[in-house]
Amino acid sequence: MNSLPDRTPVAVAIPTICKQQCGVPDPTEIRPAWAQHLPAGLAVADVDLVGAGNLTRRWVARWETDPTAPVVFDEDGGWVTGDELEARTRRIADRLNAAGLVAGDRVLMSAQASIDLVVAHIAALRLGLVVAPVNTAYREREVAHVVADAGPRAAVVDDSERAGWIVAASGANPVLVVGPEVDLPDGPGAALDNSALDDPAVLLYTSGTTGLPKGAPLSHRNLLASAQAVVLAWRWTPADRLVLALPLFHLHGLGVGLHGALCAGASVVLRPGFAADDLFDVSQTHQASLFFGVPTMYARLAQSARLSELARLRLCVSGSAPLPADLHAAIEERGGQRIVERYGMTETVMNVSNPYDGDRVPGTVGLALPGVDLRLDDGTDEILVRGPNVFSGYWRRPEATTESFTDGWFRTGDVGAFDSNGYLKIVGRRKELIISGGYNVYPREVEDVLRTHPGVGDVAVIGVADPVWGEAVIAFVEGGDPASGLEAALITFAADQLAPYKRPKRVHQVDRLPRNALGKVIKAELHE
Ligand code: MLC
Ligand code: AMP
Repeated sequence: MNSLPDRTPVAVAIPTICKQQCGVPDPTEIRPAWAQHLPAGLAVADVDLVGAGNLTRRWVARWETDPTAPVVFDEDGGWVTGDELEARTRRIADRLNAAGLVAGDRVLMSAQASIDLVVAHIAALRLGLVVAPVNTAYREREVAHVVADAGPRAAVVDDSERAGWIVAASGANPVLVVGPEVDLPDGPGAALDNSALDDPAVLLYTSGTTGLPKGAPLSHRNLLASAQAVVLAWRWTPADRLVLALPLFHLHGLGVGLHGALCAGASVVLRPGFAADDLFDVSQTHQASLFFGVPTMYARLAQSARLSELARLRLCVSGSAPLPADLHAAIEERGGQRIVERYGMTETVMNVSNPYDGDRVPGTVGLALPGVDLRLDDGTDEILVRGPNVFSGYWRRPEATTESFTDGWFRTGDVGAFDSNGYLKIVGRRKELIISGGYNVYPREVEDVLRTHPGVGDVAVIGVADPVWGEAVIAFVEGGDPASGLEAALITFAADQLAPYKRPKRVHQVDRLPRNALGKVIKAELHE
């Protein structure tokens, strides 16, 4: 590991190295574990992750520093500079304001990554609106739930069928639906960039045991602190250029990729999706330096004859799902990249990362990021997190919020262990969750849908190890005649109601599901 720079001890309220990470705690130690992420010469006391005041002030300040620097690229719009982005986001914010939207109103956004979408996102945040991103693969049932729960005043959508679903779901509270270009009448100058640090900025939907996704509001503080933490830890500079092939409706692409680049004053090449050849091509054309991906993307890169071209990048980061150690090794051997693996979560943004300068250890997610306090729960070893990155509770779900916190620590539902160097490993999950290609699938939600099919007596959904997806969604169905073609019928049935990544890759018909004395299905036996 890299040696720590000397620095004067500071008596500020920062998280100390915790017992679980380092064995015996040193009572005189006041340097936080995350100090190991800081560049040489930067003192802990000098780290102020949220000093900008809110997200958009940070971004606008970056554009003002270098107004003609390119910031965002897409194939249709070419490069957009900082001063252009300032003017375009101001104009769209004025339009939204003139349409009657006020700070705190939710705006649903569901569109493929593009400059227009980025402009709409920033404009909404500048006006103090709360962006609720929605996966473009969602079906009507999934979209309707978010509309009913978030109560958006407006929606930015790039698909007429999805627009129709939003209108239908909004009922008596009509939603103003516009395309990503937000083609509304211009308005007078609105007050911008005034959000307080604890005002909500983004409302992301995530699930749990209930089967129905819950809204996780992330404040300017949460998002700014986390973006600034990764900017520091991964040594981003304005010279960096990120190839962003992740969708902008989840935290990885939005909160880490886009927000991180804007905070760093770096630039972003937006891609509509991921393909290995496309990454190699645009990395070369645009002289990119950064790539962030989920393990499935790295598995696809490892299959490519062009893998050695990855070496031209300064840094590759993996997250959202476990990166197998053999894939880490393959990318290093043939791609010349020792991937930095990190660990985050919708409710907590980014928590932990392997260090940029120190050892990047395969099979671990590394050390707490700047500002983050981390420990394992006594007894269960559940990973608990605290810090400016952690949200303060679910949207209109006080009970779920209470259950998720213990004495101010957020319970991640992931089970961890520290290695002898204090690096965190994720060794299991307490929550019922399948991660397929970096997308979360909640078995309960899939079961609830499949159970409504008339041919199904009961159903249990599990995730099984899969070389491409990490985990694949598999359903076991009780009832029905094996010769009845139920498997095909169920997959068609699911296609109507569930986004493609949630649909079972296989359906097994069984006479009886294994159950305990209380009648509860024993899923562990299905794995055998
Ligand atoms: C696509 N398919 C999937 C799938 N993605 N099936 C299971 N799991 C997935 N993740 C389906 C398609 O619908 C299609 O189905 C078939 O698989 C082949 O599709 P494809 O064209 O090969 O897939 P592609 O569109 O290229 O998508 C693969 C992918 C994508 C890896 C690029 O899944 C992706 O962008 N994943 C990243 C998700 C992400 O951003 N996660 C971050 C969450 S935030 P059919 O039936 O049509 O053949 C988070 C916090 C944190 O977790 O820490 O970051
Ligand atoms: P989400 O709720 O979509 O934000 O997904 C968060 C979950 O993804 C975490 O609780 C972890 O279970 C998982 N996750 C994220 N990053 C990693 C990683 N590097 N290794 C293992 N699991 C991860």
